[in-house]
Amino acid sequence: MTIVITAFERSPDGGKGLARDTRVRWALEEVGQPYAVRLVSFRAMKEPAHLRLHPFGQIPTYEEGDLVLFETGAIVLHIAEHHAGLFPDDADARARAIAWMFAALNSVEPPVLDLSIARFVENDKPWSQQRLPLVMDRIRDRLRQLCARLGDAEWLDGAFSAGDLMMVSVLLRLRASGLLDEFPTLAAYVARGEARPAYQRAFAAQFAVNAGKPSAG
Ligand code: GTB
Repeated sequence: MTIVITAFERSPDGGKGLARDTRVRWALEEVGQPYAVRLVSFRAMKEPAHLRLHPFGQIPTYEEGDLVLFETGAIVLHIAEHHAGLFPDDADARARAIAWMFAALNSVEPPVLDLSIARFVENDKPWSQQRLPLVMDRIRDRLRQLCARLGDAEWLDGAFSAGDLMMVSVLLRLRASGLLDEFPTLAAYVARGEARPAYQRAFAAQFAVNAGKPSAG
């Protein structure tokens, strides 16, 4: 059964791989599942046909036969549960990998998203320059904690898992801010994720769609 995902017709990042379809592409590449991509415009995302797949009118979505999923975390979890390569066999280790997925999405990504909002949405507000250092410090707190836990390990809990896929994907969003460089251990962790052949294939696929296209804004 062909897996079909949706992605931006023109990603606002111009091919940097930061939109969330890259996470799904990466997961599918890790487990060796072929997939097709339906590209959607910002306008099409808000139309009934797409809203039937995604109640919030966003990408990515995932279709496999009668199954339709939205939310990147749920999609990657589904892929990891149904194909070998992203979860360990041991039940406890698997539960910990899922905990790291949630940690990436619920404990690390919110302050990271806050930074994007502060820099790109609230930057014309009179208080934005005062707020920015607070937002940056909240991210630093999380990175310090994550760094302490990772220590000199290669991955968060034993072998590479969906937890690492999600954590690396979240941390990648920080690269342009320079914050990642303040934590060489995490910068090296992210580089290890990016060096994986599956990530390289996922990145190249989204780049082929977006490179050279003017940003959709
Ligand atoms: N919680 C959902 C999930 O995890 O799947 C969030 C999905 C989401 O935010 N989708 C975004 C979207 O469809 C694209 S990924 N936005 C259009 C809309 O809401 O109308 C977020 C994203 C967008 C752009 C960049 N970038 O340019 O760097 C990075 C991330």
